[in-house]
Amino acid sequence: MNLRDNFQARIDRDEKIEPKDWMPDDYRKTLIRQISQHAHSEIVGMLPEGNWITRAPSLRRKAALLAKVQDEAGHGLYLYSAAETLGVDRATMLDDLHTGKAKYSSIFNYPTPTWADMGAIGWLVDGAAIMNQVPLCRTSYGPYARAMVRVCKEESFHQRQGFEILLTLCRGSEEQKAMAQDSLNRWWWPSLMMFGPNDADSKHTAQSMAWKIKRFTNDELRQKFVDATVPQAEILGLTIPDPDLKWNEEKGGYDFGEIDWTEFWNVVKGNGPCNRERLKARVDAHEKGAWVREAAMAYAEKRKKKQQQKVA
Ligand code: BYC
Repeated sequence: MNLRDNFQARIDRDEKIEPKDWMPDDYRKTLIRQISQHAHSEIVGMLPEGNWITRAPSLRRKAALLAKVQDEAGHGLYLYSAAETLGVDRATMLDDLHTGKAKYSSIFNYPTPTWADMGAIGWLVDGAAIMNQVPLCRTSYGPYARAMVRVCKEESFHQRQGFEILLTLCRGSEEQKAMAQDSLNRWWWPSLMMFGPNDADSKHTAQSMAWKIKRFTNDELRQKFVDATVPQAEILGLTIPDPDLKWNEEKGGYDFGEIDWTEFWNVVKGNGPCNRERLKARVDAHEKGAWVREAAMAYAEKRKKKQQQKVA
């Protein structure tokens, strides 16, 4: 059996692939692309919510939001570390983000003008993330799968805190409920876009499924998300902004309207409402943090020299 067939046989037996194992170049490349994009999404994902930390309506809300945003920084770190095991260094990955070469999730290019958006992000965006990421705990590459276990536990807290924000607003005044509805109207379709293009237009899905990097296709996950979320909207007493949304008894799931793919590709290509602002915030933060990296490197060098002197 040649190396490639042997590799596929290991995947078919559900064995985990580890960093030092032989793997096809394109498997490595796909993983670096997906994991680094995922890491970038986590850290860019801190920005729309960071916007509300100083304006959260109570100390309790502020503490929970702060914890959530910190979790996202942590997820970014696990994921950059998982990608590094494939031989790419962090500086290169960050450079790709800052120069616009690497993608991050389209969802974070939308603005967060109201407090209800903190609820909608937790409920819908983290809800979609969980749907996508729980199967990634069984992805074929060991370090990615293990990183996802902890990420998913934290995402589940995020989803609940978002839902609870919306539940409180929906049980509040007419104005608060209207704010929640407006937020759902703005976040529903972008949340469905998070799962990526329809299967027929997804260039990576077939190969990623064969390698068990992905365990479900984009459309399968999107359908699961819609089916899980519609009953939650009913609990909130909110209306999903889709006139074509309808229970389909035969398929045992909801039918829903067509996504605006022109909008999706526009946002992916850098022309969404906040793309420029998000990228600028990341580049500025990186530049302002140069002294921290320099200090850490100088300290590491000093320690290394000291240890070498001790050995000598
Ligand atoms: N936005 O062949 P396809 C989070 C790109 S963060 C932008 O289907 P694939 C969270 C795709 O990259 C959520 N680009 O690709 C954080 C590809 O372009 P390239 C992030 C998108 O990889 C903080 C092209 O379109 N989650 O959870 O098989 C707070 C063709 O697509 C998008 C992950 O990253 C998009 N929405 O499937 C709260 C999860 N969709 O690379 C929450 C891991 C597609 O060829 N990633 N593209 O230039 C995945 O599961 C898969 O990579 C995707 C796409 C399902 C996203």
